[in-house]
Amino acid sequence: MPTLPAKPRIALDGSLTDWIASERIDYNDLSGYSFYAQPQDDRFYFALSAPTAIGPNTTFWLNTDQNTATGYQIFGNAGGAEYNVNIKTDGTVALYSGAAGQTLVLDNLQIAYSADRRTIEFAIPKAAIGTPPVIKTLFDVNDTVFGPTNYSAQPYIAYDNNVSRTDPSHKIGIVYSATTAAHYFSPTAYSQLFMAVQSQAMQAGISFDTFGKDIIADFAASGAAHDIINIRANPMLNSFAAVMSRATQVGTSVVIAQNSANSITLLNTSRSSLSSADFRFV
Ligand SMILES: [Ca+2]
Ligand SMILES: [Ca+2]
Ligand SMILES: [Ca+2]
Repeated sequence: MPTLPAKPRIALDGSLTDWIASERIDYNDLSGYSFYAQPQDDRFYFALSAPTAIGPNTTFWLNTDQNTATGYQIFGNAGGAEYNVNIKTDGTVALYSGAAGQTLVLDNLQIAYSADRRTIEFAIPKAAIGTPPVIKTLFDVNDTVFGPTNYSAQPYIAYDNNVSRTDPSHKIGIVYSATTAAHYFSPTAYSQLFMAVQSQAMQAGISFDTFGKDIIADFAASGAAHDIINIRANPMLNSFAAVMSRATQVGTSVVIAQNSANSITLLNTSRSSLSSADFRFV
């Protein structure tokens, strides 16, 4: 069962190597474009990659109250944007209310361009836009390409990650099915889907458990290149002692069973070869 890789911190440098797939918020609906959003510290970060240089009059519309009836009506009938981020003729950007670039709210937002200007990253202080939990976003590039093409269609949605929950006792369960993965169009895409669900739960501030039956065929318990099993936020398998209390030798395999529905099977492994160095609990 795949778990989330460590999330790199976002740096505004015009490169998207610090963004991960689950932070992408467009729908692959505009050929050649990808749009990302992620909160970090006291800012919302956005990144856009385009097949053309991103220049002046490029606008990002922010509907921060999720109500399309309030805020600026783009084309007279869409968006309901409380704020917009607009690129000026000198390439700097500022935050505005009203029409694109109309009423200055905050000048000189942080922005970085790639050398060919086809990629930008920028940051908006959360407090400058009222610290919304959700931002519904639309954009145009150079007043020419519109994302989404129909501004009344589903907007691109950015989430803050410290949304308060009304009932913290509830969790969600995310089920990884090896059977479904095998039938999905690509096992890699299924893993990405699975990780995206975890990421979205984390962004929404909802704790989760992941479930599945894993079979690990090439586990190396010892040696310099031994494998490490990462067990994330599991209430039962939360220490090496807990793992060993649930680990049994079944023929040539070790089965670590959480319950009848969830287990990890290590093929061709001896229970006595397992050590605490083989496990990590996060
Ligand atoms: Ca970057
Ligand atoms: Ca514009
Ligand atoms: Ca609105």
